[in-house]
Amino acid sequence: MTKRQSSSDTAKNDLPGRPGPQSPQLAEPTEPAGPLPPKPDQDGPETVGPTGQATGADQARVAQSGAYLTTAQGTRLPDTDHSLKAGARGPVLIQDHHLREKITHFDHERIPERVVHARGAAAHGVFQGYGAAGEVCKAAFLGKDVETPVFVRFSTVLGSRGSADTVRDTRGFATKFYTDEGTFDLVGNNIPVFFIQDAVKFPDVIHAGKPHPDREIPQAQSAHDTFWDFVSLHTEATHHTIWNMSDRGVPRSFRMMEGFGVHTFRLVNAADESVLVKFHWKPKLGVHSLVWEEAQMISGMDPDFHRRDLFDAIESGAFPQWELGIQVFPDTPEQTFEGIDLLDPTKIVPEELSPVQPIGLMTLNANTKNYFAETEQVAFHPGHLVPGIDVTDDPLLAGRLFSYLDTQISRLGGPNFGQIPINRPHAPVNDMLRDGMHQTAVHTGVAPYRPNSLDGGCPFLAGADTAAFIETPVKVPEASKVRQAPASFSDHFTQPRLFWLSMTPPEREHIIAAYTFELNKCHEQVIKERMLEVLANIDPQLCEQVATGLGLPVPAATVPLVAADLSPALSQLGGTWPTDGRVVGVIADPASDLDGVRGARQAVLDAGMVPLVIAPTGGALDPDGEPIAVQRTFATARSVEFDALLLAGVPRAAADAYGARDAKAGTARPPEAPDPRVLLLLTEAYRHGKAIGGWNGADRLLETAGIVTDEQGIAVAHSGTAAVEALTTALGGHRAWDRFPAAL
Ligand code: HDD
Repeated sequence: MTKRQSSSDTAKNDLPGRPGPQSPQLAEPTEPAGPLPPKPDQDGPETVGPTGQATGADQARVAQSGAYLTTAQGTRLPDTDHSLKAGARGPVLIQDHHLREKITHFDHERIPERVVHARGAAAHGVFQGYGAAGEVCKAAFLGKDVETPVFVRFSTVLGSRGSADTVRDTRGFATKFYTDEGTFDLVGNNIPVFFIQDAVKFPDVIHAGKPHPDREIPQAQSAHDTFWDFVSLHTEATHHTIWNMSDRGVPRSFRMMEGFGVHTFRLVNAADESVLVKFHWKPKLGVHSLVWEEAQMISGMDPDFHRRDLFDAIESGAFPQWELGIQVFPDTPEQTFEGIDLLDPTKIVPEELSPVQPIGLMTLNANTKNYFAETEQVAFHPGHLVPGIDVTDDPLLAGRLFSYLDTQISRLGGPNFGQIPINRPHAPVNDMLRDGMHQTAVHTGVAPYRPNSLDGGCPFLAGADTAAFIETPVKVPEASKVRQAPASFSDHFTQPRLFWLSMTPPEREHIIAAYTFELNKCHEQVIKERMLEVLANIDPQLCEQVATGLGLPVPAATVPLVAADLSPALSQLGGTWPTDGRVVGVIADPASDLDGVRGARQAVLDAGMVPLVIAPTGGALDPDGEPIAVQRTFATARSVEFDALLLAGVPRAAADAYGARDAKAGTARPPEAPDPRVLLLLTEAYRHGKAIGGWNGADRLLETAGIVTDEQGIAVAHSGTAAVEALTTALGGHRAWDRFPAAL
């Protein structure tokens, strides 16, 4: 009989002074707890079709919800911390099947990241139709008060999965509607136009934007030679590029972005009449952006800024909402509207020419439970359509209809990705797709083919009266096969100019600064010169200012500059919006008016915002009284975390914070000297146009920081609550735009 290793053998083999492998560490619970109740997201929708076959993952494999740890085969395990060895210090034995299973599985935990849009964050929600689209679209989920579950993934385009959130880039805005008639995916962006007009050029624009192939830098940004080389040569990218250089390229939050379907789609009503439409998502919180310096600082301070913002807002009940809207155009053979080619994805139709009509409301109300299972494995595809929504002949869309299905096969490991829980339709699935990698369904029946008699002829084909998706019988014009674009696609400058002219002065300053920043990061002189020639064709003032920043001569325009009508809807400025979920830093010290701090905190909460107390040290203010929890210290807080700051008087550093340094320097810091880190918070927030409020002598500190108290967005009041009120009003306009150009 083999002698089993005793604990005394183990102890004998331990090195002196070190805890042995079996020695108790932190106390863990000793009794197994009962199984957890199944989690809602693991209780996925049923996809059992009329013939009874089930698809989808095994529901029993739920995380941490059983009493005992087991192998993948369900055998209970006594130990998962030690390899099987010949003696405690001896060699590891290859017969250790648990070690091999655990490590092998770990070795394969990662899947290829998305070739574009790798970095993303997502949430669940619900879409409620207004019924307003009934005249133009028969899709059932748009019906009045019909509620449809949705899953939305926001993303950057260029960066890898671990890159920073606040880089200058387009943002993806992809929505999966799990409708009763099948899944509809609206795979859009926060910018309404695209860099290219034909999908065949997608690899080119992405290769140019991604890091240089030799050293794989820079990560997640367009400020490098290959991107500007491509867009300066390829002028159809001019429109998308100016949007990226505008404030749209650095959103304040996913919750504060518009979304666009970009392409023109075709809607069909119950009478089979069709219209052409463009989809828009309008955020209830307004469209707001970071300023560039702030965005860069956040990339270091909190690379997960947007992901955290979305998760925290939903967790706290500040559910973000967007209205879905459509611009509707007649479905004419020309497929143009007011001279604008609706098949050209580099063109918008200004909202002043065709207003956006709201057709439903989306509310994101639940966070993901497992990032990998949901956000990483979700697979969108513009070809996931439902009856009533069809595609057009936009050549960019045509290529996408191929690409999205194709990419999932390498990313998700085979053609059965539709069975992954997050991708499972909520409508019954009854396909004849069989077998393949990662097949999890146990299909029954003997006749997965049509026609058949052996399975009773099932499944049957649907018709128009039984909610079949029927392609619109659009007439294709008689034509020859050519590799060409229509002549209307060659106007590359009218709309970038329209965009530029529709911006307010601070927005224009930001655009000038962005081009200047990015082009100054390029090494090749010829690229900068060529890009200035492109800018000259947008606007002489834009070109001149960027040329000055680059230290280069100003070229002349080579196309006539069209004086387009303005589109004020393109500007982000000038309105007043809700401030839900905005973050207000309340700066205080133990000597501050602490009742005032309590009142201010409560007023911030009552306004639906988030108060974070910033104090000299962690812990609590007034620990022996009515404690006020401290969320940030003078050492950990940076202005970029806050939308606004509130000063409870003149907070000072902890008494000895600078003692050692001052002693070394031979200086004596007067006790009333303001803490330089608080001054930094204030000057940065001021430079970034943020609202700053205060009471109880706060004006003295503001003056020390060089901030004039009667300026726009500075709210000094007689009490904390009054200061919060004034601050909230200022925040409704997002920033104090009078202060720009202060930080570009
Ligand atoms: Fe794309 C992902 C949006 C053009 C090929 N795209 C992807 C995502 C969004 C968009 C939001 C991320 C989806 C997610 O969160 O999983 N793409 C767009 C928009 C475009 C566009 C708005 C133009 C109007 N895309 C485009 C073209 C091609 C692709 C022209 C190829 C010919 N896109 C892809 C892809 C991706 C993708 C390679 C990568 C991961 C994925 O699909 O699932 O297939």
